[in-house]
Amino acid sequence: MNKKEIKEHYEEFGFVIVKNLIDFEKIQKYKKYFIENQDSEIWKSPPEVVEKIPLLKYRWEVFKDDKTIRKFLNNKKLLQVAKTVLEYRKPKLHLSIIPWSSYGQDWHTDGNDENEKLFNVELHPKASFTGRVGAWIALDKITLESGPFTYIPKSHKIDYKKDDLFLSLKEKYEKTLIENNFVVFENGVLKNQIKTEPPDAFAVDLLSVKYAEFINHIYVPELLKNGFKQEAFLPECGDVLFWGPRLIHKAVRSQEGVLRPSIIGHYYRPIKIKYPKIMV
Ligand SMILES: O=C(O)CCC(=O)C(=O)O
Ligand SMILES: [Fe+2]
Repeated sequence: MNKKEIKEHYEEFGFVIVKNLIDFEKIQKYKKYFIENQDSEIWKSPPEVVEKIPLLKYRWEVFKDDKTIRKFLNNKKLLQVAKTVLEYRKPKLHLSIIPWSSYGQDWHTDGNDENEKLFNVELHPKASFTGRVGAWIALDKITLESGPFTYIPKSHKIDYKKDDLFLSLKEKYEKTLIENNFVVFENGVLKNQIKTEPPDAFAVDLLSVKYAEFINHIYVPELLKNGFKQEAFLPECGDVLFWGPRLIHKAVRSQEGVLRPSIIGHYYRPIKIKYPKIMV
C-alpha cells in the first residue's frame, strides 16, 4: 500500500490495515523480551505518574519508559504510517498496552469531544494533542478465541451533534438518569461540571460508568441495527491495524487459556502545551 492509499483508506473507514509491516526478527526479539519480563514491575505505571493522572490507576498496563518497548514502538515503519495519517513529521508515542490477554474493554472511542461531553467528562485533556492514532500490532496469528480488536468501520464519521439516532437515544437516557436521581441537570447541563485536568478521578469514575453504559448497551446495539457493521481484526504475525480516535472499537475478551500476542502503541501530534508524556 502506498502512502496515498493508506491515507485514503484511513480517512474513509477510520482505520487502515497494513499487512506484514513489521519484520519477523524484530517481533521475535520483542516477544522474547516480553516473555522473559512479563512478571516484572517494569510494566506498571510508576506511582509518580499515577499520582499526576489518577485515571492511570485503572490502567496497570500503561507503561512508562522502557527502552525495548520504546524502540519496538518507535519502529520506522510504524512511525511512517503514523506520520502519513496524522500528516505530521514527528508523531510521538504516548501510550503502550502490552499484555497478551484481553480484558474485554467494551465499545468506546479514544477521544471524541462531542461524545465525551455527553456527561461533561473530559477523559482526554484536549490541550495536549491535535491528532492521535493507535497501532495494533499482531505478534502472532490472532483468532476469535484470542480476543481480537473489533471495530465499526466508518463510525468515525458520525457527527454526534447532528446524528438523530444518537441524539434521541441520549435524550431518553438522560431522562432516565434524572428520574433515577443519578444526576441533576441545570438548563441541560450537568450541575457538577468537571473542569480540572486531569479530571477528578471519582467524578470521572462515576460518570464514565454511565457514559460506558450508554455507549455499550444503548447506542452501539442500535447503531449495529442501522446499517453499521462490526469487524474483527484477525491478523497474521506482523500485520498492523491503525485506527483513529473517533473509530468505535472494543477488545473482545480472550478465551480462558488463550493468549493474544500483541502490542498496542498510541501516537499523537503534540501542540504547544506539554502534558505528561503518558495518558489514557
Ligand atoms: O485491547 C484492545 O484490543 C483494544 C485497545 C484499545 O481500545 C486502545 O488501545 O485504545
Ligand atoms: Fe481504545
